[in-house]
Parts: sequence; C-alpha cells; structure tokens
Amino acid sequence: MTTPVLSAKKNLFRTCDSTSFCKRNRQYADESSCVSPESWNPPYSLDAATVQYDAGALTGSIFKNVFDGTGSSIKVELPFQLVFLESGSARFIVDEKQRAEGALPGFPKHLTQRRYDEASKWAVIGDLTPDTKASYVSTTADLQNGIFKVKYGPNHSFEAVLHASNMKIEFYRQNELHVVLNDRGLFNMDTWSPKADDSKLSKETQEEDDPFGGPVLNKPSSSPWEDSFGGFTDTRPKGPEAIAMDISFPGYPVVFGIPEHADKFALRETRGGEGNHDEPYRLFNVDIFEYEVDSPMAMYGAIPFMQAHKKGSSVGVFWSNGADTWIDIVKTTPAESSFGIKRSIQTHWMSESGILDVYVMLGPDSPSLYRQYGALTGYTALPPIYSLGYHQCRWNYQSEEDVLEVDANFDKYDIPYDVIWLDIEYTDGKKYFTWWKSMFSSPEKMMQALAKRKRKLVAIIDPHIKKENGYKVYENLSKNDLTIKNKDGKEYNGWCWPGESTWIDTFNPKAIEFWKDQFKLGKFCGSEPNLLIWNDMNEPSVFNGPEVSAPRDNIHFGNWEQRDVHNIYGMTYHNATVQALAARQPRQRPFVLTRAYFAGSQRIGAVWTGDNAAKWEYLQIALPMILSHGIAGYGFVGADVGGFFGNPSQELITRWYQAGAFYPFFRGHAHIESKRREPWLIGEPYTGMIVESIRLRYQLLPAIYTAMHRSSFDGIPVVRPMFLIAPDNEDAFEIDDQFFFGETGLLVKPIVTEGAVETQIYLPDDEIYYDYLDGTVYSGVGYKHVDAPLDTIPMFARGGHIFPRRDRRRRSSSLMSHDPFTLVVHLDKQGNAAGVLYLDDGESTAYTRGDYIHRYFVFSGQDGILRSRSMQSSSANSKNFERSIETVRVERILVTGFDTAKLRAQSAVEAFQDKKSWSTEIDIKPAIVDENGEVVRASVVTVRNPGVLISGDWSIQF
Ligand code: NBV
Repeated sequence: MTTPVLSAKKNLFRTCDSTSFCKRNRQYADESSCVSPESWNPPYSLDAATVQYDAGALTGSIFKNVFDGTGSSIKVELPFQLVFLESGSARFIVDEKQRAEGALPGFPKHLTQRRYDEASKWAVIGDLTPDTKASYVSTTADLQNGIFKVKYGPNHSFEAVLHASNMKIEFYRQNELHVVLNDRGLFNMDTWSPKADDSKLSKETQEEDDPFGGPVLNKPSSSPWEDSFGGFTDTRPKGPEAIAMDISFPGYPVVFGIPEHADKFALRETRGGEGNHDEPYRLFNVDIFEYEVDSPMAMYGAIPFMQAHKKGSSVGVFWSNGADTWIDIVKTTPAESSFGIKRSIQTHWMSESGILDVYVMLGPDSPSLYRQYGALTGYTALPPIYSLGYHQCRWNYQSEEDVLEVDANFDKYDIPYDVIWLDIEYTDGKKYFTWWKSMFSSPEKMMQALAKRKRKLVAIIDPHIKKENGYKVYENLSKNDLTIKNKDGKEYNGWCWPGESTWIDTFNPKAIEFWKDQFKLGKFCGSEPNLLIWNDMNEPSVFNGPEVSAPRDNIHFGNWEQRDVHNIYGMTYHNATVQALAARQPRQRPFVLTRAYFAGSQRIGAVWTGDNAAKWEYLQIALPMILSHGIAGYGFVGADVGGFFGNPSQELITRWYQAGAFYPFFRGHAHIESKRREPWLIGEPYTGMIVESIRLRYQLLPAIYTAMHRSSFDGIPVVRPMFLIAPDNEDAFEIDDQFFFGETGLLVKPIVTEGAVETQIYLPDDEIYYDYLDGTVYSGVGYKHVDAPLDTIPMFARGGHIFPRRDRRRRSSSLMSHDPFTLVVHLDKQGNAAGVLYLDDGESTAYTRGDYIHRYFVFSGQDGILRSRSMQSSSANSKNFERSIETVRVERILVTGFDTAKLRAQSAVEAFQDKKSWSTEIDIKPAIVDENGEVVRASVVTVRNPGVLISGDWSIQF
C-alpha cells in the first residue's frame, strides 16, 4: 500500500502538486523518462570551448535557450565551477551570469539581484580552498570528445569526469563509478526575465509558453509572478527561480539522511508503488504539530545531506540550499540500470531558489563520510556533561513552588536528574526576558536553590517578540530596525503565542549583538548563571502565516527574500542565542536546545524531534529519526520521552524511558493539557522501572560523554546504525529498531510494541555477544531470541569493548564528578578488548586548551594484562583537571568472557602503577557450559578494588 500523505494536513501544507516549481520539475522528469536518453533534448548545452582547468577547479559555461515570448530565443549564460577541495570533497556550483553581474533592467530594486548564494556561508565552516594538487588528466582524444577529467583526493584515487555533450559529471573512486550528477539530464534552472507585458501576448501564448522558463517543459503551473496557497498570496517579484538536478548512485541499494522526516531510516522511493511514498521528501522548516509518522512531509528542520551505502562503500552529497526543497527517490531495477550493475538509486533535487551548490563526498566508508561532512559543516559541539543527564520538562511548571517541589521529589524518590525546564507560561504575557510575577516572584532564588544541588534551569525563549508599547525588547528591536520585514519593507507582524508579534532577524549581525545584550546577567532580570535556554518556534512558526510560517516574500537582512533563506533562519536564531550565552558566561559551554535547524546546526547545540504523541508509533519512529539525524551529522538529538500530546499508558511511558535512556538528548516532556507524569506519579511497579532506566543513564554517563567527545571531532554519532559496525552485511542495512551505543559495544533494542515481552536481536557480524545482564553468550550472524519482560531493556554487549561506568547513585551529574569508576570489559573471540575514556571538568571551556584526560584501555588476551595508557598529545595541558581528579580511582573491573581456568583458583591479581605493585582481590563467577562443552553463560571476573588511579598509566596482570 502506498503511504498516504495525511489528509488533515493537506490544507495547511503544500504538496508537490500545489508547489509550482516542484510540480514543473516532476513533470520535466516524467517527460524525460518518456523518451530514450538519446532523444531527451533539454534546453541546456555545455559549451566545451568555455571549459578551463586552473588550480583545482574546472570552470565553464552552460547555456540555456530561452524563448523571449515573441517567438525568438536567446541564450542565457550559466557559469559553473567544479572545485576540488583540499578536504577531498568536490563542489559543483552553477550560477546565473546576468544576475550575478547585477544591473538587470526591471529587476526589483528592493531585492538583491544575485541568486541567493549564501547557504554555504552559513552551513560550511570548513576550508573551501581548491586543492592545487588535483591534476587535470584529459587526453587529446578526451578533449576532442568534450570530456574533461580531473584526479583528486587521497593519492588521486578520486576522479571527476565531465561530459560536455550531455552535461553529466561522473565521480569515480579507484576507477569505480559512485555518483553521477545530472545523470538523467534533469538539470533545470529558471532564469530571470523581466515581467512580460501580458497584453502583448495572445491568450494561447500566455497559456502555452512560459516566457521565463524556456520551452513548454519548463512551464510553471501557476503565474510566474504570483502564487496562491491556502488563502495566502505569495508575490514573486523575482519571478520563478527554481533550481533542480538529478543525482544517481549507481550500484547503491540504500540511501539515508535528509532529516527531518518521521519515516523509516532507509529512505523510501517517492513515486508510488507498494510501501513507497507518492510525494517527494520535503525539506521546509515548519511547525507541523501532531505530525504523522511514515511520512515524507516536511518537519521542523532541514539537512540536505544524503548518504548512499552499499557493500564496501559509502558516498554522500550535500545540496547546500536553504529554500523549500523536494527530493524524489527512485530505485532502478537491474534491467533499467544504465550501468549494468545490480540496483541503483536515482534522486531528483528541486529547490525554489538560490544557486546550485552541491558537494560530493566519496567516502570510501561511512566513518570517512561522517568526517568529510563534518569537515565541511562542523562537528557536534562538545556539550556540557549535565546536558547529557536527564531533563525534566513540562508545559508548564506553573510556579516557583511547583519547580522546587518537583526538584525535591527527585531527591525524595532518589532519582538523578540535572535540569528542570520552564515552558512559555513563566513569562509575563509571553514577553521573553520577563517573569510572570505572581507565579515567579523571585526566580533568582529558585535558581539558586537548584544550583545548591548543582542543577540547572532551562527557560524557553522564542523568536517572536510581542508587539506591545512599553515592552523594551520590542521597542528597541523595532526602533533599531532589527526585525524581519514584510514585502513592502515594513516591520513584519504576525500572530504567535503573545498575540501580535514581530520576529528578530538574526541574519543581521546587529540583531545578534542586540540579542547578546538581552541575555547579559545584569540585564536579563531574575536570571542566574545556571539558566540555560530553549529555542522553540524558530522555523519560524507564525500562526496566521502560509503553512504556519512566514510569507515567502518577507525580506531579511541583505535584501534576501524569506523564500531564499527559509530553512536557514532557525539556525541563525539558534546561533544568536548560543552566542548570547557564550558572551554572558565566556568560560561556560552554552547549552541551547533548538527545534528548527539546518546543516551546520550540529555545531551550535542540541535538537529534539518536536511534538510527538503518547502513542506507540511515535515511540517506534523516534529511533529511525535519531539515526537519520546522526547520518546528517546531528548526533545530539532526542525525542520527547512519554510523548508530548496525550497521556501515555503506564506500559508505554515505562518503555519510553527505557528507550530514552539511550537518546543522546534525554528529556521527559508533556503538553499543557496532559496529566502530570513525573516518574513518581506513574505508580509501581512502573515508577521503579523508570527510575532504573534513569539510573542506567547516569551509570553510562562517562561512556556517553566519551562518545560525544568522539563525535565532536569525527562526527560519528552516539546512536549508531548497524552498517557502521557491519558495513558489508546487506541484510542489516535497513535495520532501524536497534543500534550500537557509542563506544561501549552495547547493542540495544528497546521494546517499542505494546504488550511485547520478548524480541529478536539481530547480530550483524560474527563477533561474540553477551547478554548485558546475565552474560548469556550469543554468536553467529542473525536474529537471536531474547525475553524482554517489562523491567528489561534487551541489550547485548559486543565482545572486544571496554567502557567506563560510574555506579554510585547521585542526585545530578556534577555530583558524580569525583566518583570512582567501574571498568566494564567484554572480551572478543580472541580474548581481547579495548576502550576509551574522555573526561574533563564537564562544564567549562578549559578542555579547548587541553585541560582533559583521555585514556585508552586495552586488554590483551595474549598476556592477560589490562593496561591503561594516555591518548593525549604531548601538547595537551591537562594539569589543572588532572590535579582535580588525582585521587579518583577505579573501584571495580568486570571482565566478561575470560578463560578462568587460567586463573587457577587465584583469589587476587597483581596491579602496577607508579612503580609500585600490589595484589588486589578478585571474585570469579565461572562460565556455565552445556553438555557439548559450549559456553552458555560467560564467566565474570570482578576485580573488587584495584586501587588504580583513573588519570595515570597502570596495568593489571590476570
Ligand atoms: O511552548 C509550548 C510548546 C512546547 O511545549 C513544545 O515542546 C514545542 O514543540 N510549543 C511547541 C508550542 C505549542 C505546541 C502545541
């Protein structure tokens, strides 16, 4: 069955059919597929004579034949660049010459004439200088045939081949074809033409010809200069300016990424058929409350990055465009594939405006791809450790008493948590930076009380600013001209929570400065150093706007239309808030949660998946969504635990906490009309199980922090898909209901089905796996049955990993900072294991100056020695931090899978540190072996109190 697009949302949100550029480009694709590739004759040609290679870049011009409406045609020049970057990615840019050069007659004076070319300016922080070591390798014969070849990348193992004849660009890695740009010839760019004098055209001409987009193929479905949807009129002063191209991945069976969609991890086909979508995946930041699951519809965030994966290879493309974007995906059958290879994926990208700016990354594998994408758009900022603890949120905690009572109850019920949240009701009439005085009369005292237990408060601050005389934030914003403008250049006003509002334009550097000023400790009255921020509604959400957002003809700083920057706005707002917190407390790492995002937001702060519902299908979809975010570099992500709308059953909320304990961002949240549901209110035995999940999260915090640290320099997410561990197991590519957790080797499969008390965990590789709770041994690729009663989270530990845990119960993460460690060792088939611990003060920026410890643990089966060594570079200056933890010990080591026969009834092992050695007691739990001598349950050797210090080198001889 074809997945339906929610009918209830149809009236509010556009479909491809009601979006003229999408409809047109889809028709264009249909027309192309009706003819043989040789007969497809698009109105574009690449003039081989214009192509030049210089210092890491191929440049040249594409020409578009455009009918001028009077029967004759003109050629519009579209200069392109194919740049080979030092980071190993290739970047293809196509612009429109007459607009780039300026001074076009008839072009609206109040708008920037260039096509929007700043998406990469916001998204990309990596080095974009061309790689002068790339080499131009076209032979004379190639040149005669209009073929241009450049070798680039590591050891020149990548090669780009541009064919002038059909405008295709092929990308090879080690002579194998991986990505083709414009494979199906769907490159299409609406180009500027002054508004035609309609009266001069006959009725038929008006209907048949598109004076702006070329031949009939290119015809807009609505007027080029105006479009209506849902009762809103969008004026298009620049006329149609869409940009589209197809991208193929020959031989690839699956593609992932392009969040945000509430859909399976492996992206589906979008042109109908069993189990597929009918609509393209859409990237357009919208406030899609009560979103549907299994849908390609647009959501709050947009990252136009896609990864294609096959056995032996991963490659990716980043379509750097911030406008409304639609992506069609089809899979060819072996017979249709033009490459003589198994199965290929063809994608078709369509954006409403901007230049064409696409980056191609050739892997070769998934870890390299995370790095390549991160090298461009940045890696997850290392979050403060408290933000990885548990967050208690609700719309709303109604008063200071309410907040402090919830806080006290966490202690009463002995539940750790780090942050309590305030939703919009804390304000005076939804005026941010003010407090609802009768309920929050002394917020600073409330925050001080929380600070005593080392806890934080997060308050929401949205981008809509109440239009009210006397409200200084509004008055100053307006007076200083820092708001988004309407199409007439006046302050834009719309409706949101406060009633009539305006929106801060955070594209404007002065608006960022203004925003920073609002957060200053002395200026934001009632705020204390332990106040952090939550940015909601930054798509932007406008209650009385088209698609619940801002009109596309609104104007932003730089005289760009909202249509050009729509998907980027949320990131700029998030960025302004993070900058404000960084300026307010320069030594502290800022924490700001956002709902809207774009490529690059990962380096700014955390994100959550918006307004889900207390239903099982939302618990199910949360994991595929988290995996998709991770693909696109956004690893610090979570879903509202419990479900935002409605009231979860006791079973559902229990299962949700079990899953949520592994979300990188772990927050319970609930709608204002839902029943109170703090953990102690759920009732036994459920409360006890929820509390155990939260405690597990805190035990694992050192491992989570270590994994986050890794993400912060190589982009590998904490919640990892199967193919990261088993990249060649085709059966595992699409599995999205289980995951590997950080560096721990834990393979987790949360239960997400009502009533389920058992499940099957899929082992994607041939390593040994141990049931995390009882040590039952599993091996062999395939599904393994496990019991999963309500108090259990099905979880295996993969052999070969060592991870750090902190087992003492504390009230918050900061209170754990001097606790001793437990090292958890699961040996692989050869009896080896290795792992890492990254640790710093958890909150300050001192780590950026080298003040941290980074330990590497390795257990060698050969000599039976567990060693701890430093991974720090000699330049690291970890003195202060190291001194602060110099007495912190390892209090326990658990080794699973050791051949205990080697210990010959020993009751102690030898520890060595700082030229001293001592014996330390062990407990041995022998393995349980079946009648064939096979180990059914692995042995566990517990080193009770080894006494070694976490920050130094040591070894233990087993
Ligand atoms: O600020 C209220 C809510 C918030 O609780 C939720 O998490 C956001 O996603 N907000 C949306 C606005 C209204 C939701 C119906």
